[in-house]
Amino acid sequence: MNLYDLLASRFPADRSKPCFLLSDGRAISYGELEAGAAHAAGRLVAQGVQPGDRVALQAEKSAEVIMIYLGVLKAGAVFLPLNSAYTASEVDYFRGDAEPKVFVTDPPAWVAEAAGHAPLEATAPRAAGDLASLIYTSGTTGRSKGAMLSHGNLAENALALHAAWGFTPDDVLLHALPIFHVHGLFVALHCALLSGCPMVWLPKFADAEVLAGLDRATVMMGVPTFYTRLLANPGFTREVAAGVRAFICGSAPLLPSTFAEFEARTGQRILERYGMSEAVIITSNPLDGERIAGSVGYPLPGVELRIGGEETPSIASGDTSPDGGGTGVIQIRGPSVFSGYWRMPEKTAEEFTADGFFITGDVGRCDSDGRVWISGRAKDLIISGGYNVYPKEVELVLDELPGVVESAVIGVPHRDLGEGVVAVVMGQGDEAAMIAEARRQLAAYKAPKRVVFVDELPRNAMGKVQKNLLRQRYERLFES
Ligand code: MCA
Ligand code: AMP
Repeated sequence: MNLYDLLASRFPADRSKPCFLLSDGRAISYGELEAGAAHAAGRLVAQGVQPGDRVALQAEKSAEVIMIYLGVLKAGAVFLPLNSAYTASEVDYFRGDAEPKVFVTDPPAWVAEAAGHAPLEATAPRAAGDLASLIYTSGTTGRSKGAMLSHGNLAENALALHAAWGFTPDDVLLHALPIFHVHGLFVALHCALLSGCPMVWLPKFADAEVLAGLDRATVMMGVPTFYTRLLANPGFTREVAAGVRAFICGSAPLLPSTFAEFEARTGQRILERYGMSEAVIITSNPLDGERIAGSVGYPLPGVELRIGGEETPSIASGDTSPDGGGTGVIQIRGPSVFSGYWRMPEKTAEEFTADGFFITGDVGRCDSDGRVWISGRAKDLIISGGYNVYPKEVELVLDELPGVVESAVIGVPHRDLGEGVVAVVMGQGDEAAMIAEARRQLAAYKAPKRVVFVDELPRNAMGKVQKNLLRQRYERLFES
């Protein structure tokens, strides 16, 4: 039940077929990927890595990262990817918490060195519940939590998506996502590997390369910012999009206006789905069938989803919600739902109900057709360009700066990023210096794009800052 064996069993019989189509015209074949993974596993074993040990990696995107990821799985170890934007102090926390046995920072050099090691022939046996990956997601307290995803969690979700989105060996996936989060690493990659199809492998989202890549692609996956950036480019036309059978979107809400503009431009409807690090993908609009703007579609096969709590009946794939239900926090149970947070049993217990549903913190409703609609978040979370920013983490940094009495960090509408991070600071200071200091301590995407100074923060009767009022007050801040 090692996920590696499942993926490798679907590689094309002809291993000379391309897996990665690189921007410089070169290709890396499935045979090279398989050999790279076997050598990486061999090197890890030679370094004393045992099943269950963590292997961390922080690096720019490359095919070698995937060789190492698959090598880690093959060796039975646990893959811990870290955003390349994290600063040294952020990384220190992950190291201390996860205690990785190996830390890779230069995948191409590491893989070249691994080639000198004997390849690991036999994949380490793993049970479905054994840990495959640790994915850190920030917490409302400012402390990151490692979501524990098992071989079974990842395998079940990959198989469900591969079927739901109709992947075949004839597909070509445009892959411009980062590979240190669930979207690029599991959702996109596993669909391609299970089909044995090639990927147009781009180091990051850049308009020109994506437009060129769409010429060869049949499927694209991205965050909403990818689609708004494409639409902002006059070179993105109906003809350019014509060869693509599915434009899939998620990680943040897709605005109905973007959905409509995309349809008007290309004649195609974006396929929106909903996921999170703790459960990979939860719901999806249908491949065949109506995709509706603003809805994230139906629960995937095997997923039970309910609103609020035990008193509401859950819905599953193919069910229709008996009474439409009200609006509340979405709870889920199913084969891809993680087993808990690494070394945080109390936090884990808080976020699961007694009957085993995970409380997502997303607020939504199910309509009478069984479709899910997300309307907000019960958790204090900003999603900027598909990256999560936990206000508490930023506030802790700002509150230490001279002149700051108290800060309140909020997300307000931003044309490019969906939400832009804004710090409302009670006190005085220099905006540019404060942003620079936040960027020194935190990954750049978490730093406020704007800081506004106020004499007082609005508070409720309990003294708690009313962020909803601040969001209203500054909702047009990025419009000028
Ligand atoms: C980069 N910057 C950002 C962001 N990205 N600031 C805010 N939000 C961001 N997302 C910083 C850069 O450090 C840079 O600073 C400045 O903003 C402008 O960068 P720009 O060149 O515009 O950015 P970019 O490099 O083009 O990146 C924007 C991006 C990228 C393409 C939208 O952020 C991206 O690929 N996002 C995808 C995130 C993702 O994969 N999320 C999935 C999470 P400077 O240059 O001054 O240093 S998984 C998940 O959510 C669940 C499971 C799910 O459902 O999928
Ligand atoms: P992460 O912790 O990075 O995995 O982010 C997961 C969160 O992203 C979810 O809990 C949602 O709040 C949000 N999210 C993902 N996909 C969607 C979507 N299609 N619509 C709205 N929110 C989404």
